[in-house]
Amino acid sequence: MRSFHNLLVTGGAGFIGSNFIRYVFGQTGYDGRIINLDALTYAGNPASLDDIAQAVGGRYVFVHGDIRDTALLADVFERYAVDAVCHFAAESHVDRSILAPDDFVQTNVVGTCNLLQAARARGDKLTLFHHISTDEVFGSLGPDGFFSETTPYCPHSPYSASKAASDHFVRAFHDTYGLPVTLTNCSNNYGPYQFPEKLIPLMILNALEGKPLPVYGQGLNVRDWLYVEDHCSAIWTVMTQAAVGSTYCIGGRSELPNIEVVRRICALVDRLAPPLPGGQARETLITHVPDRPGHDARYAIDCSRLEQDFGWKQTVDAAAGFEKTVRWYLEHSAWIETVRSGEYRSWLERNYAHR
Ligand code: NAD
Ligand code: TDX
Repeated sequence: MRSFHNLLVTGGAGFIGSNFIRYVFGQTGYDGRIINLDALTYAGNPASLDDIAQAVGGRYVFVHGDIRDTALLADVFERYAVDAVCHFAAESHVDRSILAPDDFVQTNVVGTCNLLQAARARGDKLTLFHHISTDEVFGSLGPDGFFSETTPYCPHSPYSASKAASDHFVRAFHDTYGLPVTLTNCSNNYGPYQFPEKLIPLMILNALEGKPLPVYGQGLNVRDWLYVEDHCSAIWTVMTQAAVGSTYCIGGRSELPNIEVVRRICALVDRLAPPLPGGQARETLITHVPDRPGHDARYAIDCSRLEQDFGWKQTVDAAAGFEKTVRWYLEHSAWIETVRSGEYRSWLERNYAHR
């Protein structure tokens, strides 16, 4: 088992990063320190980890900083004697990448290169650089087949192109400089603390509030859904056990067309939340809107390498995970208000009148 003592997590105030920090402190027996470096864009909320910060004291450090800032990165790596990195920080929303691709190049590509350089400067004091990537780098599947570790890259959106570029840089730093890297490509995550611009939390909140539920096109695009905590356990497994230079695909074996996801969310909100006026079924709020340009038809992951090499298994299937997630959003109105109070609302108003 690989071990480390000063783990730098980038983007730890975002959705998956905050769940990962919670998971590592709560469920792995890790006894070192985590340094969470996050620029706090619209998607970052450090309060998501307030309880963890209290529980672990000095073993959790938050640094408000940007991976585009090379001087800051050099300082953080030395000051905190960083010996491992788990790199989540990114611009993560496909729709935003279509409207403003530059931010995606700057953070996802240039920022990742900066981080690789800072990690490399630690020499043999660095045990591991783990890079978090996505299944979107592989492009789009037809009705059959799965993405796996050997699928060639074929990104279509500015988001997936920027993630693909960052993956190539990570592998190049391994092949060229011997940086000890591992990578994971994961399918769509859902669960607590996800920013409500992504499909599932957006539909939960709009359904709760009786607003239209914007489904792109016919809603027949298929995604492979994974509960976020299962993603975190897979990342930890790879970070502690996988060979340097290796890549693993992570997925939920839970393929669903978007329209089916939205219908299931509607049924759960009808069951768990107060009824709409007149008892209107939430499904009647579904509104088909113009399709996302370049919308990938289907993603599905074959994660058998991860299962076979390490015995990893997901623990929460879509039925249980969707219900846990709806319940979480119903019980966390203060968190929702905080993340919706700032730039998000005005950005949506400018760009997506239909919401
Ligand atoms: P998110 O948007 O919720 O969080 C991103 C975090 O990164 C935020 O806290 C933000 O403040 C921070 N950040 C952004 N730019 C930064 C910068 N320049 N410097 C420092 N911090 C910065 O994203 P997420 O959904 O948690 O995704 C995390 C990672 O996982 C991303 O790399 C994403 O590509 C990848 N991923 C996400 C999914 C998914 O379904 N959400 C699936 C596979 C892979
Ligand atoms: O309002 C919506 N209506 C709709 O029909 C939104 C926000 C989405 N959709 C569709 C588009 C997709 O087919 O739902 C599907 C999921 O959309 P998103 O939640 O935006 O996720 P996706 O584009 O699949 O990308 C996500 O998974 C892979 C994350 O945002 C990425 O960061 C990750 O890499």
